[in-house]
Amino acid sequence: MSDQTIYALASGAGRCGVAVVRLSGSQALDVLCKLSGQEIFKPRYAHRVQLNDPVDGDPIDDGLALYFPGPNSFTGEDVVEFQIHGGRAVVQALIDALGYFDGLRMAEAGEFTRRAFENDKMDLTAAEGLADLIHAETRAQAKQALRQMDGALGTLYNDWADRILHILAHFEAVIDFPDEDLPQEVEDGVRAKVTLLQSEIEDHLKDGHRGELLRDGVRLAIIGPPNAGKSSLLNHLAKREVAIVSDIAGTTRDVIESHLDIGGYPVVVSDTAGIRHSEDVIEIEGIRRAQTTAENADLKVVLFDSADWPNLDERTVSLIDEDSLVVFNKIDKVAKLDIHDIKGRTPLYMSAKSGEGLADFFKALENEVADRCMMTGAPALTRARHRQALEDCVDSLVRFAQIDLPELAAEDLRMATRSLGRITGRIDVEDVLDVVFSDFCIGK
Ligand SMILES: Nc1nc2c(ncn2[C@@H]2O[C@H](COP(=O)(O)OP(=O)(O)OP(=O)(O)O)[C@@H](O)[C@H]2O)c(=O)[nH]1
Ligand SMILES: [Mg+2]
Repeated sequence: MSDQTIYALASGAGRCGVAVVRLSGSQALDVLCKLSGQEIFKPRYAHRVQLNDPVDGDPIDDGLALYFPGPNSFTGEDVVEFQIHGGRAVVQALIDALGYFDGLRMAEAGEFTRRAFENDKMDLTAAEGLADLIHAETRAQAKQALRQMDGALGTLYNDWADRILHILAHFEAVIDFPDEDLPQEVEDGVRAKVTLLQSEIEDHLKDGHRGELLRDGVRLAIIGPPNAGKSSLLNHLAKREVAIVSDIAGTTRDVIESHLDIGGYPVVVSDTAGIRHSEDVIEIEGIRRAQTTAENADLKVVLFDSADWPNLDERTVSLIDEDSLVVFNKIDKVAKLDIHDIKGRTPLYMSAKSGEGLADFFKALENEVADRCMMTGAPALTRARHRQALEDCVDSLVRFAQIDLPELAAEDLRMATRSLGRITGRIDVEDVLDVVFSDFCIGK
């Protein structure tokens, strides 16, 4: 346990009805008694307190205080939470008052959660889940974060690590007693267990990045020839005038990004420059960026002007793939179109002007987004950090399968558990701690 008691505003900064100031460490209760002049605090009960300045005795506020004795607290240490009025001056007065006490200091970003981790209240995946929950902007993101915070990922990875440790025990037995050969059927059983584990981890990795997509947002690119109505479509999706719309071909040049919530899923939409042959250096750069955006997107809307059918721009057609929704806009301008398919994709029809077909398009888009990041029964891995460690783990298991000598094979199993341990923080954690906790705000 750390000997310094830390404090911070745990609720959002700025004027509000109620603010929460949190205190964690061995001096927490003592400070509460000194500020309130009261002696008895029943654990986990809200107590009405009159807080006074420890230097001049001036009143700070009339509020509530809760005392959570360690280890049954968020950090595992003694914790006190003050609920006070949320005016800036009140909060500042309490923060200043706490600063008067020797041994107390302001918490750093993520320090409360870091202490919770260090006191075994949560593993690293749970801490990351908590950070994600604080940052979640859509319902599905919050659900995934909550599940991770509850330990779904940590349990999965710890179970895998335990299974490897179990297998390792067999090998260490052979190494310790080299005269006694491991019976063939035991060795075969061990190898089969490793193969099974390896395929489970590989299946978990082959999840189409759904957890990461849900955490980071699905990247959607709107591409197509100039004047097709790309910016008009972005404005419909964003429900505001994000991009300039005009009948001048080549209006949009930069990539314009907008963060949206589509059916509860986070989507980062990019409107792009119309793709065509150009001599204008700025437009050429815009088109290059449009193509890069298309290549990096998880999903594309490839938009055409219905009047261009059947003479579609080849450069745009070449960007259509299985992650594309092909859409014909401006159907108000033409007689009914009935195109069977374009590069295997069945087109949708709409008019950004009259609104016809927009609802069907939104529905199709929502389905595509949901398909890519919908939560399944199994917990999904949410970060590149997890993916890297799991890939390292699989590499070690593959090497294990290729080696006959028990001493060397055992080392590969040890490396495999270490890779899993890096994710949850069980082993070799120091170097990843800073990365994980730097994501937090102060007061958490
Ligand atoms: N008739 C009709 N006009 C439309 C429709 N959608 C957009 N427009 C018009 O088409 C013109 C081009 O629209 P934009 O949204 O700027 O097209 P864009 O694809 O972003 O064009 P660039 O930025 O130049 O690549 C504007 O005058 C729009 O008002 C539609 O469904 N029907
Ligand atoms: Mg545009």
